[in-house]
Amino acid sequence: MTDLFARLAIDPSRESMAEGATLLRGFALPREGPILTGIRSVVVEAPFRHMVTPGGYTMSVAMTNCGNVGWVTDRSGYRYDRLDPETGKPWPALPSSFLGLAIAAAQEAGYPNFRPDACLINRYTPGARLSLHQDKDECDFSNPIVSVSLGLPATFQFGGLNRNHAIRKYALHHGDVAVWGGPCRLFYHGVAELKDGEHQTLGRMRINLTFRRAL
Ligand code: MD6
Ligand code: FE
Repeated sequence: MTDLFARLAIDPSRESMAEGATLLRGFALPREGPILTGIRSVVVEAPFRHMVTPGGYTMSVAMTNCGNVGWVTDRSGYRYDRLDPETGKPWPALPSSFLGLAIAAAQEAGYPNFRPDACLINRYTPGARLSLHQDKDECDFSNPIVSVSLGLPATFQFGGLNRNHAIRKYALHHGDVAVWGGPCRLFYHGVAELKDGEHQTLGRMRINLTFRRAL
């Protein structure tokens, strides 16, 4: 029973969200230590900051990046940039633990050729939310996105190709990894307001890593 078909049918840690989107429950847990070390090393070089949307709103989610390019927003728009606008320096490199996790998760979900060049790190404190959006600033939508949830649980909102499509909700817990591509690569999605709580290792926060092939 080792073929993909059999695992799709029986593995309770694997959930299909849509064709092309798979939730791998707890997939990051065996790599938790090196991943947390990687986050700390990135944040020393490129601290979390609250970016401003093109419409002039300050985001409730604090962000930073690592990789060849980082996702940024300011009054002039959304884009990927080689330099951190706060420090003027290149973003820190992807830690090897990040790269290993992203490639393994993509492979597990049926995307064996995924090689990310960017990782956006999102930090939510209670009350923070991410409104419904599409990820469409990348060059090639044939690559999936790998999204890792750490810390406090969050409600992920998953819609469709249209903003007014019905929303399905998924609870994302510490260690869960969503791999998302193919026909749903451009689906609208968001994160509901983070509920207060205390996570055993991360305290009062949720951290999300989203790996992309941006260039
Ligand atoms: C978050 N995630 O979970 C925000 N985008 O904090 C995203 O916006 C996202 O999880 C594309 C694919 C997967 C994601
Ligand atoms: Fe997104």
